[in-house]
Amino acid sequence: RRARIHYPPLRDKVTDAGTAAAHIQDGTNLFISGFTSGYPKLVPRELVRRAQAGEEFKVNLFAGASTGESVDGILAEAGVVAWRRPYMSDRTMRRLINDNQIRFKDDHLSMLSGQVRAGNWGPVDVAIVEAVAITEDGNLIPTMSVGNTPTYVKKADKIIIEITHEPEELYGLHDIFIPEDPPYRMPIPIYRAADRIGKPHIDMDPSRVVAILFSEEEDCCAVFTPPDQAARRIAEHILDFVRHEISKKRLPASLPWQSGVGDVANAVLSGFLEDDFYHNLDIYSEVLQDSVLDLIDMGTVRVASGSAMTLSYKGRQRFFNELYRYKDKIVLRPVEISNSPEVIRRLGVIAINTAIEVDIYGHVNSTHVMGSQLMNGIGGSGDFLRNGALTFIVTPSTAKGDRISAIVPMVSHVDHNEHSVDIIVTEHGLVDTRPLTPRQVAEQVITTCAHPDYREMLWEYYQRAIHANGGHEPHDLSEVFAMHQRFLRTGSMRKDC
Ligand code: 0RQ
Repeated sequence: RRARIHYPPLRDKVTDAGTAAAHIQDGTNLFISGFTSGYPKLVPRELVRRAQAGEEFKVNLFAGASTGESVDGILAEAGVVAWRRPYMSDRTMRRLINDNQIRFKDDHLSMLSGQVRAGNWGPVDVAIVEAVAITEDGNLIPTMSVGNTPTYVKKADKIIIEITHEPEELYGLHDIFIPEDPPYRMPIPIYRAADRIGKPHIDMDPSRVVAILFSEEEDCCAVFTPPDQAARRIAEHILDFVRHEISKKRLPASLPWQSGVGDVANAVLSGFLEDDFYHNLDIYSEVLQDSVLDLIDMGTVRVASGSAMTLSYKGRQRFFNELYRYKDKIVLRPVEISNSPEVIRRLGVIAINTAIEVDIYGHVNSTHVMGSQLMNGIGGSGDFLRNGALTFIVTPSTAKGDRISAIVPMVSHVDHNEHSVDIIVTEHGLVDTRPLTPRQVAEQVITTCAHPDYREMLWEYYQRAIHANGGHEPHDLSEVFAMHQRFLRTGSMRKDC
């Protein structure tokens, strides 16, 4: 594996996890690679070992986005995380954040790298980066994600590298470009989803590398289950609607697509496979999953751009075996480029993102259950919803065995507002809010998107709000959260419980 270090002076830095982790002490600002995949594994495990041996320390942990059980999960469980930013999705870490034992602040993913370069997150004491190789010039070839790694490497005082056994032929998959910072920044020159504007490696100052480890570990592979009935219905509504808009010439057929992660995203992408209307598509998204490989193989997708690939075990084998074929069609970029508001606007992305709840006027909560409990974070949903050419917000109409309505009078936490949301979709139907007044939106969302069991309750609320207060977006503040309060009191939003 030493042959993966093509810059000979760095070969002396090969060491063991204990020596590498000694650079991390109480209060270290620790910036790691990783964006659903491509995160370091050995040093986090060593930190857990130290904590279990009785050492008392806490680090401030910054990643690209979620890193899963093998980093966020074990570090949270070991009690060594003081701060965590940004998006995470691990159950243990979520519990500790909601218990106020880990400090967490949510950010738009496109903004982070710039904030770190500006110094707003404090000094970058140590960066730990997973890579497949170090080039002859001492630069880094990342693995399956890019995220914020180029900026973390640029700003770090000390760099620790975990070299994996994933194929070195990943070289050429990545397009690394760090945009200028304010003031007077120049445009990011992406004009088509496939454009490559940067370098195939991450620039690195080799003199800051303090340790190199060889890793046999793999990312926890994603497990994909077939989309359920609600997700399939939501996907059908979206694909029918876009087909209709294209056939009426209100939407160019060539706009690129972004789709979040999860059931509905998979259902939409599977829907493309079964629908010969859609072909030669571009994807300009954040995370690319197995379905993208299928769509490339079918010729439905021409090119897919993202910041990371999250594949199942089978998907990884398939991708690595046929890298030569996929490398021409897939580009991985820093998240400040994959999610750049400027580029998303220019390309005219069709964006689909999932909500926890949506209110009758189209305001969206993507992050907090019952207003208080953090779920995961805003991720890239704000980057795409605020800037896409056509934006969908989707959710099953109910949660927790129909005890919660995802359509509510007023969202209990606001991530996206009515001005960013074009189309609201549940399994029951779709409302295009663009030509409607807020009152028309409310009427259609209640009668089309809400679950039938909750329509009367929502309609009665809306009528009472009109009669009590009237106005452009009528609300009755004395009972606007009655459904949420009933759930907190009885375990259900239904009146009969
Ligand atoms: O709870 O895990 O205990 O079963 O939320 O919900 O239905 O499994 O759906 O996995 O797609 O997650 C919004 C959280 C949806 C996610 C959210 C509970 C539900 C379940 C998960 P359990 P589902 P998903 C950018 C994309 C924000 C970031 C983003 C998310 C759990 O999509 O984090 O958009 N989005 N990134 O029971 C109480 C409700 C609920 C509820 C769902 N109303 N009340 N609990 N749940 N609705 C990617 C790009 O590419 C840009």
